[in-house]
Amino acid sequence: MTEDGVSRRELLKKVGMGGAVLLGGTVLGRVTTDQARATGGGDEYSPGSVDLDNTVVGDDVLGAVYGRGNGMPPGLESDALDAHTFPPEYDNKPDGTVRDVEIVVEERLLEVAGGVYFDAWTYNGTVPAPIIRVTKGDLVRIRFKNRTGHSHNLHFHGAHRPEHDGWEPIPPGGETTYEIEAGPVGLHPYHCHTAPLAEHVARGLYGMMIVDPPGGRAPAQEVALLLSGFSNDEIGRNGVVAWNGVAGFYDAHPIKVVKDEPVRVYVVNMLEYEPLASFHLHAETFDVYPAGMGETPTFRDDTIALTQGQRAMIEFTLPHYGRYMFHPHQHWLADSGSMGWFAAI
Ligand SMILES: [Cu+2]
Repeated sequence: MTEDGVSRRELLKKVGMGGAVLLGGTVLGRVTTDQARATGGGDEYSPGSVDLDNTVVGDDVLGAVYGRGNGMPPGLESDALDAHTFPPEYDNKPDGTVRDVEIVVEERLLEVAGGVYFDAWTYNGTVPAPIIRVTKGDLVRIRFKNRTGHSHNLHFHGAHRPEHDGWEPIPPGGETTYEIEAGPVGLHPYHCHTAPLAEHVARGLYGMMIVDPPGGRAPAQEVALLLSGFSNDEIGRNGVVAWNGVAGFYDAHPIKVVKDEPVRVYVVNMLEYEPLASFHLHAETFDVYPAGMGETPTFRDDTIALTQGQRAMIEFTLPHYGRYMFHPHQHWLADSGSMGWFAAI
């Protein structure tokens, strides 16, 4: 919570929706560069601080438009991915809380890039699946229902009893319950583990679970970014690559964070059919907690490599108003839809 009682998530939501809020005496909102300079003062004009709200940076004719290999489906508002971009808040429940989660496998036709539709297999209708947030020691009880014509299941990373590891196929129409004692503290993907594995993951059956330490982490503006790809005969293998399931979304709608305030990003790589992906932040460096584990960062960098299923929690502060680009440093992946921006406001 901030001093005036506005949680950071609420703050970000308000910023994203264009509302004005007070933080430390500074008026923030859907700011333009001029407003940002006027409210903060001191930052020189720079190309990176142009168009904090809006979409295209560069010029089509000159070929300087980033992330346009696959554009966002037209008309998606800036809050369309909020449920995936901003994790649920830490909720300070008592030790050993039982967390009941329902996961239903459903088939959906999703528009993953402008005009590109994908026959997805989903947990609860979205790709990626909902973010699960729990505290170490909680009992996570997942009621799993397979409402498709194929077998599926649900396997968590992290530590748990092997009989709840989720590799046994649940047939069409079947149901089961998984019970996972949440741990270790960290960031753990979950995904389908039915053969053929690559197809079941590549079709969209994955999500992330955040396991907090009891008492929670230090306050920060929290963001979740899950990288994945979409493949079919029309678009080819990983013809679309996206953060949080929609190509070009964060290129069109920069993720707004407050300048000089700590930012924590949960980064997960679920990109099938590529041996390696990465996360690269421009113009700033970050602390890295591999798999979100450990009480102190393991190293500091501006690029981290992540193989399939690998993830990291990173923390940084953006000290200047403006746009900070992020993307996988495999540039064909960036060009396929995974270019994005943070806008420090
Ligand atoms: Cu499956």
